[in-house]
Amino acid sequence: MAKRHFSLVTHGFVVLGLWAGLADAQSTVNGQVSIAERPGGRTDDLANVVVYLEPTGPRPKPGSAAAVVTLQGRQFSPRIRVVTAGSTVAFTNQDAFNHNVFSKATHGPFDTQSYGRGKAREHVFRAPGVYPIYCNVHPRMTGYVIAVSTPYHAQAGADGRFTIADVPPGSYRMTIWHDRAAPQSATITVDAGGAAGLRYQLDARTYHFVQHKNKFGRDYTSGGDVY
Ligand SMILES: [Cu+2]
Repeated sequence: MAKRHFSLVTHGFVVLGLWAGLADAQSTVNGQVSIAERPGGRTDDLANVVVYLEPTGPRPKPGSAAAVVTLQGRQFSPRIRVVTAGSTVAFTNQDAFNHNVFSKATHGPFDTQSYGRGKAREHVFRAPGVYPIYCNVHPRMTGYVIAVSTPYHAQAGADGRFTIADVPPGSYRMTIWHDRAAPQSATITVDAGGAAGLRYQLDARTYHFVQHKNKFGRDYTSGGDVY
C-alpha cells in the first residue's frame, strides 16, 4: 500500500514538470533594449521602456485590468505604466499635500481636479495611445500611461531586459517605446519555441527636455500652486 502511494506521487511530479516546460518553451518572447546617448551621457531609465506585440492577423480582445499609480514625493510612481485599453488606473495621493492628474492627449484628455492625502482618483483609459500625464500643482511631475490594444506587453527592467509571457505562435508587429526616444517597430515571428534574445537600440541623442504647460496651456507660476 505504501509503495503504491509513493509511485503515484512520483508520476504526478513528472507530468507537472513536463507540462510546465512545454508551456514555457512555446510562449515567451524576451530580449534587451539599450539607448544610444549623446557623448558622455549615461542611461539610467531603461525601466521606462515599454514593449508590446500586436498580432498581424486576427487580434484577441485584451481584457481590461485595474492598475495603480502612486503620487508620492512629487513623482508618479511608477512613472510609466502600460495597460490594456479600457483599463482603470487609480492615482493614489500619498503625499501630505494636494496633487492633480491631467492629460491633454487628444485621444482622451482628462482632469481629476486636485485632491489630498490618502485620496485616489480613477480614470478609465478607453482609447489606445500614449497619455502624457502631469500635475497642475507641480511642474516637474511627469509620467505616462500607455494604453495598448493587445494583451502582449511588458516593461523592461533596470537593465533593459524584457519578457512577454504566453504569446501564441504567429506574426507580430513589435513596438519599442521610451519617453526620450522615437518608438521603433519591427515585425517578428514567434514560433513554437518562442522568440529569445531580441536586441533593439533606441536613439535618445537628439532628446531635449521641454517643460510642459499647465492644464490651462500656460506656464506654471513660480508658486506652482494654481489650479
Ligand atoms: Cu503634484
